Amino acid sequence: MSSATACPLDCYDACEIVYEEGKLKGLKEGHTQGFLCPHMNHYEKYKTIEKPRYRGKEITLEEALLKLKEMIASCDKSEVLHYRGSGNFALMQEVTDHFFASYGAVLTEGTLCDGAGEAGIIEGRGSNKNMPIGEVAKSEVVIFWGRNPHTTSSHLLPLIKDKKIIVIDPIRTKIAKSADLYLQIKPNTDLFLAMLLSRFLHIENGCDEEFLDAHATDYEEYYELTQNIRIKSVLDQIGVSLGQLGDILAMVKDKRVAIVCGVGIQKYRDGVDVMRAIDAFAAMLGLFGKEGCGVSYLGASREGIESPFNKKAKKISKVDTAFADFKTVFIQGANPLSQMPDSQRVRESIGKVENVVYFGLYENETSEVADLIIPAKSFLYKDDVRTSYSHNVMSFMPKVAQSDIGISEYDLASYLCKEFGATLESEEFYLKHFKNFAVQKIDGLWYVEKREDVPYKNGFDTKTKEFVFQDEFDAKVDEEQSGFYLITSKSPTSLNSQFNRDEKVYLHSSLGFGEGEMVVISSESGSVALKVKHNDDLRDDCVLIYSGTRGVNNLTTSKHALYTKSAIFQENRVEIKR
Ligand SMILES: Nc1nc2c(c(=O)[nH]1)N[C@H]1C(S)=C(S)[C@@H](COP(=O)(O)OP(=O)(O)OC[C@H]3O[C@@H](n4cnc5c(=O)[nH]c(N)nc54)[C@H](O)[C@@H]3O)O[C@H]1N2
Ligand SMILES: Nc1nc2c(c(=O)[nH]1)N[C@H]1C(S)=C(S)[C@@H](COP(=O)(O)OP(=O)(O)OC[C@H]3O[C@@H](n4cnc5c(=O)[nH]c(N)nc54)[C@H](O)[C@@H]3O)O[C@H]1N2
Ligand code: SF4
Ligand SMILES: [Mo]
Repeated sequence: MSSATACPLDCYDACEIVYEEGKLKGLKEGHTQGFLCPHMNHYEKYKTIEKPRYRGKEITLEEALLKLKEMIASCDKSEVLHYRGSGNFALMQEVTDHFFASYGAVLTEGTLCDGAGEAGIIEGRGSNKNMPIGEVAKSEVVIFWGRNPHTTSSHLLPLIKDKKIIVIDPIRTKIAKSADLYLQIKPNTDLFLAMLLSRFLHIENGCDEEFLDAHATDYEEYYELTQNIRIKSVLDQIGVSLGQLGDILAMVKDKRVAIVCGVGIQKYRDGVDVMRAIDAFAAMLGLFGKEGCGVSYLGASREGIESPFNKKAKKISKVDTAFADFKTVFIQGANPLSQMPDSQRVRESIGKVENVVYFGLYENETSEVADLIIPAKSFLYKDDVRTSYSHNVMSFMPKVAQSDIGISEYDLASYLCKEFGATLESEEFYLKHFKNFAVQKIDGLWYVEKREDVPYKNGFDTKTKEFVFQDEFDAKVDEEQSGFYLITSKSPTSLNSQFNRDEKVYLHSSLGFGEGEMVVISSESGSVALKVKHNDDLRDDCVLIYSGTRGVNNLTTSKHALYTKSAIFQENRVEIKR
């Protein structure tokens, strides 16, 4: 007997899974192409929490739910915070938002992930409609700009085999090594590169004027803005030559081009402007509304689906969350003590909370400090539905096996709604509600009906229907900060803090630190001691510590990106000491 489900993880690919006698396999048909990644290939080997605990003592699930009810009832509604992360990306995770919002508790807003880039896209286009990976398959040239597909989106790789590849990344990643053109750019200088590309494209008469006259008429003003950049000094500083600029333009002019961006470009204070400038270059090339062209970033995974849940609540930022203002904090599908920026601040603030509840699958820094631990059911043992931020498929995730461990999000929300007198529909009602937004296509898969494979065919979603270019920017390459750039990209062996977490700091061998030597990396926020591993794929002004490494966020700031509530994990510079 085999049953179909889908991977629940926060990942571009959103693979479809065939579950056969305890084994997980990738569906042959469609975007999954018959393979999964290491996380799912070894999913069963990661030990989950089996029993609920209260202050270190094992209790039954009934006792745990009663305790949770008491904790919620023990304080004012406004002193209850629901903090939800993205450990499971399926849609029923939000059912708990429904309870907490209906009850009158506080929820969070903003993001630790892609928010700055998304805000930049919305500024220019009026919405964030993504180029799905199926369209990238039709491109002639693919630019990987701050995206590491071998680690974070491996199902894109078979689709780009015959294409010209350009990579822009401070780390010589695997895709950079086989690229036709690779720019080892200095971190956080992509804004200048993107604006210079637009400028030289205009000088070389390479702009798509027909497109611009129809959909982005302010392009001459934008060209003028790009003229504020001092070419030679900026190129020297960002580590790119005039020849490389010319090479990129020669490769992309009059071609079907996909610009595949990741979160790497926008983990900075000016992340909104960076993404907007890359989008502007795409507009200058006329890449919108055409097959095989566009910008593929993290789209809105909920696009085209109306939420059936009540989410009307007071919301506070999930980046610099003042946990200490609350008496009961319910943490679901998240490991804030590792994954939020400025871990020391988070630890101190959560330390002042009377009742910390952790509702998750794995032991981690957050379960270590929680008063009440409630094990969740893994995706195999509950019903759900998911969508992706990189393609338009809706995957159904019915329960494929039975387990007595833990509780599902629906059952937990159902218990709380009943106890506190909030209304909730049946689980089937919500699952059906989601499915109603999808239609089946000839490949047998279901797709979110309202999502387009080629968005912006009839113009943009801004008020004027035109692309809105930025009209000002900070013309200086930031030279005020000293120290090494901190890169905290995604690890091949973990999904943020789930699974096999890395424990090292990666440095260029020319810096003189020995392999295996313990060093202390520090920033204005804090420090972490880690063993050195040499990596000459890095620039010598960069320090690489993967997301999910214990202590990496001791180094990061809880400030927001400009104009939006998004975290900026690579803003702080760091020092290295023996
Ligand atoms: N294996 C694995 N897969 C994952 C995850 C995981 O933890 N592990 N996490 C998932 C999640 S939550 C997300 S959001 C996605 C993110 O997936 P990606 O978007 O691929 O994210 P990152 O690895 O953070 O960054 C991508 C690249 O940006 C580069 N970069 C860093 N700074 C800069 C810069 O200033 N300029 C430029 N041009 N490049 C820069 C990094 O060197 C890196 O190679 O991956 C998802 N998939
Ligand atoms: N330095 C640095 N920090 C980063 C990043 C970075 O690149 N660098 N990346 C940021 C990004 S992009 C993201 S998205 C965040 C991610 O940060 P988080 O959202 O905190 O994600 P995870 O670390 O994956 O932890 C999720 C937890 O969810 C729980 N979980 C898994 N499945 C389920 C389930 O079905 N139900 C319940 N209730 N719980 C479940 C697991 O126990 C796991 O510990 O991290 C951010 N932090
Ligand atoms: S590639 Fe992504 S979606 Fe596919 S199995 Fe791995 S984590 Fe899940
Ligand atoms: Mo993310």
